[in-house]
Amino acid sequence: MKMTFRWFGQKDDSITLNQIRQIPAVTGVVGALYDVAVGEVWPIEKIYALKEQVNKAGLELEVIESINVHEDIKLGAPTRDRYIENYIQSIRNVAKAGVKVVCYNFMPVFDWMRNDLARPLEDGSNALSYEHNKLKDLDPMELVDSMAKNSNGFTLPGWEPYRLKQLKVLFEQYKNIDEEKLFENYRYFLERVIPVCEEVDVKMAVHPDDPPWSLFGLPRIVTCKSNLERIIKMVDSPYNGLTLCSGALGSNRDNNIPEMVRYFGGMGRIHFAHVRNIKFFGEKDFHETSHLSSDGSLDLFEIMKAYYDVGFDGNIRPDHGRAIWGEKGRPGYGLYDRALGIAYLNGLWEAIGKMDRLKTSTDGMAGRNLK
Ligand code: CS2
Ligand code: MN
Repeated sequence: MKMTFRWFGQKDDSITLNQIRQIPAVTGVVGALYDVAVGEVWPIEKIYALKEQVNKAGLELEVIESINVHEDIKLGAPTRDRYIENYIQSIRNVAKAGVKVVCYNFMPVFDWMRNDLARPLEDGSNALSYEHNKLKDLDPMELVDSMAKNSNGFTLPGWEPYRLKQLKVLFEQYKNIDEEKLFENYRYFLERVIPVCEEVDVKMAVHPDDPPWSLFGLPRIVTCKSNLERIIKMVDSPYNGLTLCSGALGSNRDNNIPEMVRYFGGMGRIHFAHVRNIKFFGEKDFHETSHLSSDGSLDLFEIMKAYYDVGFDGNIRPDHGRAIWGEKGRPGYGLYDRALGIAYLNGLWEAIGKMDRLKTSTDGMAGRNLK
């Protein structure tokens, strides 16, 4: 496995590449061009500039998160072909710079949703949290305002102002799009993009919807095992794969994450692993926690064991962390708790690997004794 850390670039991150370089086992940065409007081609010079910066710090840039998909593609609007062409050109351009994986999502209008970006936890830290009943009755505009006000001055990934400008119009347009229509538009997109990915050796890795259910009447389909399977089979190529985000999928209690890792990882269709924990405090209510299994509702040992057992050798990153030790960073994306998360994931990985090798050698010895 290759340990990575998400970085928002020199202009918009409180964390430096040198700090990232000092986190044990981190070899790469997960990056993006944040100043290119959604739907436009990612200019090759800008990608090279980012790559050079990252490489100079002794890190790799193999994963992009995200090249966002224009709403017209999700809506199946007549203008979609132009945006798909641009998307394909962006893929060709990142491929030239050595990028191997592109993470993206197919969520209508909004990306991830939380109603509190700084819920106080018992230990005095703060974490992102989601309360279904509070959120579902909110006017989406209020949600947008509160996300902007509480983000410590940073732009939140997925909540970039451009995509929220046309909120009312978008809601109107999505009135005619149900889940089946969204699947159809998704297939149209994949059928055109995946052959190019095969040609230039870039793997597509869709990020699940977070939370994985419909909100404000908008359809959401990247939500559960059967839908994930349907998506990867729509264009059945190894280049059409997943970002398996334990926290996003795990917020639906019916999703069994270790089992999904074994299933999709066993098929070689997990191209990027997001590993984090959440804690339920209601049927559909949860807050984020440290990565430690006993702090949350997900068993990170079982998840990492599943990755180990399927021989996962792709890119992995800790996902959101709490705000701890007085850090005033981008909510969910501070340095300290994500670095602690990495240390923990490293520990699990080393222990699982060594236990396994020990077992293999003692089994071997027992076998010899028998003979
Ligand atoms: C989120 C998302 O859970 C996550 O990783 O921060 O914003 C994610 O980056 C996108 O949905 C991927 O396209
Ligand atoms: Mn994630």
